Amino acid sequence: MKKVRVALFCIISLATCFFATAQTEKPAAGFDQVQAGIPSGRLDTIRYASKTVGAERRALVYTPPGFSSEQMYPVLYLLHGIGGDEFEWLNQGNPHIILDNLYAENKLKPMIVVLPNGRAMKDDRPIGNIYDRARVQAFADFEKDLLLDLIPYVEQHYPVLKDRSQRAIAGLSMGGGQSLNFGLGNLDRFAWVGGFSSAPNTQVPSVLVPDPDRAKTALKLLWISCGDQDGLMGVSERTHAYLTEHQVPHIFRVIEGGHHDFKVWKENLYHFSQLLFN
Ligand code: FER
Repeated sequence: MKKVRVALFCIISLATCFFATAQTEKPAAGFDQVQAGIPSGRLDTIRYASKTVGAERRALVYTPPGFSSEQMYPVLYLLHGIGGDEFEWLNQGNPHIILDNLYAENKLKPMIVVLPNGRAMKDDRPIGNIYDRARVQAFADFEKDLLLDLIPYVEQHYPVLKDRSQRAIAGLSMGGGQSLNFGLGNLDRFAWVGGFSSAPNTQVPSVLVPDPDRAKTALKLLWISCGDQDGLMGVSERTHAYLTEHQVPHIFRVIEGGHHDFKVWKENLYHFSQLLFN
């Protein structure tokens, strides 16, 4: 009897340890720091005519090391938060450095990453009251700008694959909500979807995923992640609960000790990007 109890204890400890490790596995130190002697991707600034907004709008485009216009690439649209703009990821998240380092380790499929401005209005700067109704509405209006203006521009000016299986969308907070809303709402356009610390702009689960069977077959990856110290965790939790209940495959990654900040979002980009386009 004692032996059985000891064996049981060992199995439970090992299992707990395994899951705990899987949950807390961190990127190696320096993953977001410039490494000497490795190739870098290129950052372009693009300006596209937006019929949605009635203005010329700006976005940044990262092309990977070794980029060649003779090749065709999948695309990740990577979105910012409520206080940010097209520069937020770049200024605070070092996405280009994280990706350069992953390429140097052969851990990433060659892809183009587009950093748009997700506040689709004429004055899209994050100034004044960023929670203002019109500004929050502009984050919803970005769906049209993305689908009808930005994606067509990118597809005309870069060598990109246009199949849904070659298009991903992810973002942080408001951008996480946008990614879930636009990605899951347009499964004919996106097969890879990631919400990092998604904000209350995220649709309620029954609206987000009205047809779980369709989502099951269409999605190649659905990634939901949030820090356990983030006040917005409830949004991710309710989404995860619904997806679990309706058996929609997804990854739910809780960042232990994680707050609403770039430490969490950089780690999310590091892990999420490695799963893309496999
Ligand atoms: C809210 C709380 C947080 C909200 C948006 C946010 C629109 C967004 C936070 C972020 O993008 O960092 O109630 O409502």
